[in-house]
Amino acid sequence: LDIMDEKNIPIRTYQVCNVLEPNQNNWLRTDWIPRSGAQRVYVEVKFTLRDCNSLPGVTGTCKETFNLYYHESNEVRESYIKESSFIKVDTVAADESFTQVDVGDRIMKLNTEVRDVKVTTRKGFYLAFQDVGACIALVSVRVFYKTCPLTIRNLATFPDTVTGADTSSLVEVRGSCVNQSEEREEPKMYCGADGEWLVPIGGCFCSPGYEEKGGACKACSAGFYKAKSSDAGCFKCPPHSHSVRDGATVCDCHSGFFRADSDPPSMACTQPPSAPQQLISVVNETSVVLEWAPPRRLGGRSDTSYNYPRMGSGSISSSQLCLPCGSDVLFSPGQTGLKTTRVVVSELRAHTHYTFIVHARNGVSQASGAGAAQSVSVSVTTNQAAPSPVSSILAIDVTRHSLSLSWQQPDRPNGVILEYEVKFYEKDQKERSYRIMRTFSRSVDVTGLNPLTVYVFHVRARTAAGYGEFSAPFEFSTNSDPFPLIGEGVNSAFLLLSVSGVGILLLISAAVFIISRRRSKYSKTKQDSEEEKHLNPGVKIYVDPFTYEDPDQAIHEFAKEIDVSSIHIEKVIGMVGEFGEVCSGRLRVQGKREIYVAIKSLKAGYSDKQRRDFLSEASIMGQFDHPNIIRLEGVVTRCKPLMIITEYMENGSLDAFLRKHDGQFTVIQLVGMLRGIASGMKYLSDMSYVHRDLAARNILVNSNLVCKVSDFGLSRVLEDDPEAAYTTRVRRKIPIRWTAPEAITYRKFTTASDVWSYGIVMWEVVSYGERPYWDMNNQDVIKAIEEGYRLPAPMDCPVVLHQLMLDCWERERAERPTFSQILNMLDKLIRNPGTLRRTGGDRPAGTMLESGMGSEVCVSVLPEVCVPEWSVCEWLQSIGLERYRDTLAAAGYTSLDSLLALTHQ
Ligand code: ACK
Repeated sequence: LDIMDEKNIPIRTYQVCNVLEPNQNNWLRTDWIPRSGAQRVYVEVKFTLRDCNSLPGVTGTCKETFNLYYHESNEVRESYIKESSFIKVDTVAADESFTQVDVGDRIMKLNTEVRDVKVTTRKGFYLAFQDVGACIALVSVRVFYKTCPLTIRNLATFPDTVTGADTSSLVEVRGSCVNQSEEREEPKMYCGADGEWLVPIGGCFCSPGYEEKGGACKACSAGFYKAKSSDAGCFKCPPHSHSVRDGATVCDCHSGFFRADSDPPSMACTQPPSAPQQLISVVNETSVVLEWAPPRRLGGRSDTSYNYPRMGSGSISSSQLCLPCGSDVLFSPGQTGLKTTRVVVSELRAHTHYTFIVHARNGVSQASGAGAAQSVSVSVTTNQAAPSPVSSILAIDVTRHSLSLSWQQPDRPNGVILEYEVKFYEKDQKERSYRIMRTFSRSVDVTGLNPLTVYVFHVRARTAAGYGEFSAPFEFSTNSDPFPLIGEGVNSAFLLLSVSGVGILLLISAAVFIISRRRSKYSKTKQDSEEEKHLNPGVKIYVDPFTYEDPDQAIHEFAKEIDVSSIHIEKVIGMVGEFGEVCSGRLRVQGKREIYVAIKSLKAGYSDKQRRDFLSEASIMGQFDHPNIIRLEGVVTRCKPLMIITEYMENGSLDAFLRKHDGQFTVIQLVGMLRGIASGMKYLSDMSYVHRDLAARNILVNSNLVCKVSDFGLSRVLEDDPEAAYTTRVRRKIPIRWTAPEAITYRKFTTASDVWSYGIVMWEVVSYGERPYWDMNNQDVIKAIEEGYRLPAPMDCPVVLHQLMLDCWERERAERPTFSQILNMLDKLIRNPGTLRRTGGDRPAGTMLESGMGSEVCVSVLPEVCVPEWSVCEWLQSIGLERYRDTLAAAGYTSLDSLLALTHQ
């Protein structure tokens, strides 16, 4: 029927209106509808329905609903489908029905109803409408299914997707990355039944060289780059790099600039370093210290490191090609990849020429292929060196009284071994007495040993360069087997000889025992020491407290025990290493006036050894009695803390005192101080005491400017074996700047080495506490001294004083003055102050003469008192430089007038 819709447009409809007849069953069926992949289809039905009430006489037969059916089928044209084949979707009622009035007014009330049904089993389906007696017009039927539309989310494309079969079902969809992007995490979304995308997961990032713009990936433009797939944008090229084409993943370095493999693309392009600068080498025997400054250009990097590929070694005498150094050469802290600018190369061969190349590298050195331009080299020749210690000793043929020792040549002989020295002693005796044997071979028979006794052996080798260090101790015991001769039957004459030999030996032993008892008694009891004094009137010898088995015996022999109640501590004035504090205070001993004292105390928790060391200082000091040696008042040993009480020195230590009063004393005052120190040292040397640590810091000054020698902690009577003195006090190192070369190199500490130190103290005093050799390092000091350098005269230093210093620093210790001579000299100077008036500063320009050894010596400061008739020789003598007489004479300087014309050249 043609009717009008709401907008009065004629439309074609299906109608039925059999409301007057009962039992209606009218069907209308659609054509086959293809499913097209849909799983749930929606049927939208538009219809009009007549209100039964508005129709008269239809009660009971008129209906206001119709039924909707479907039937799934693969057949496109099914000619006949049984009613029972259809499945009911729903009974559809009108929301609105119309009446006669409406019809009259030509008003159509159109109903729209939508029903959905799951269609999953066949390719398509049929729909059917059943009328059971309504007055109805079917205006339209629309069949559709829903999809989630194609979309891009997180740079992944999701296709148009048909929704699921059930109203609650979600279809999981995997997205695919858009062009020029890479999966960050599998992109996924769910398509809901309503055609809505839900729950996006994962996504993609733009590939290197691309950045996201409007949901797509666009190439980076020139001058920009992107190295990684990420959600970041493109970056500007870092310094010294560029990109010319779009889509750069990394920027290319400008020419001459490089990037290391490990450098990130975000890093600027860099350059290799220039060569290290100022490479200097200091040779110390068979070691070389190499030091240099970092390269001037680091190439914009901070990873500069140094390699020390040494060129190699060659014998000095031959011009043979350099060989690479052996693997036994040690580099400290290492040989390659080092960050430091200092390396110590040791275990080199003695007296050998080496070339060292220091190579500066950084991360781009390899990339740039740079080589020689980054290296600097130095050639050195190692010194002669003593042989290394023998590393093992074997004992064979051990009997009751003898054994044979053999050993291997030292690993590093450093020359031709001229002889070996074997030192041995009974283990119990320590090194109080020992024997020395020398041999050219690598074995020796040691005889005359005691049976069943443990002996300690050390062996050292000697070359032209001197003795090497002794080996570590090796202990062997003689055995207890009976003397084989007796067992084998000896003739009676031999037996007699043997017996009488034993008798003589016994006699000698007894004599030695008595003598040694007498000597040791000197050091053991006061009475006996008095006796000793009587035996040797006028000579008092210092006794090493370490020779006492019981240290308390030594301390009470030489120091007075003070009752702690008579000490009144006032304040702490200093700290002394592990020994603890130094305090000032007062001491009142009965029957004497109260005096100011310094109190050195040993803090609690000390070991036996520390106690012994601490009290040894008092045992040493207690033996001295001299106005220029710090006076011991006594000790407190019976209660803790242990204390050493000495006289109080108001101005503290000399070095600090001079620094505080820089330039404030007259030369005579300074010489007066030096005289006091020399006098104290003469007293000590007369007592055969070697101080070993004479320095201004160990001189104390009282309120009258009287200087007194102190600090007897390190001081020990010289022992033949320097090792012993050193190993007992390892914690104290040798004070290099103050110590004579022979004491440094082979621990030869003597009064003459104290004289050397005294020369340094003179220099310290005249320079008002300046540090000897300033900030040179110890190795350089040793090397400089070895090469003949000596400290120059301090400012305003009288020439005579500097000459005295130079005399104290004579390489040959026998040529140094004695303390007695020094004292005489200073006394003379004090008596004739005019001689002190001439200083190095007075010299006219160009009057320095280089000595053969490179030290500076003043030669042209003519004494004011010099009379014209003086000869060059006399004048040289007067200033202690007569050794230059021949040199000057050979050069034609025979008169003082000619000397005045001497130029620097
Ligand atoms: O330079 P000073 O004041 O003098 O600092 C040190 C500190 O103790 C550690 O040794 C001072 N000192 C040591 N012995 C005495 C003493 N007998 N009289 C005065 N000060 C002393 C030294």
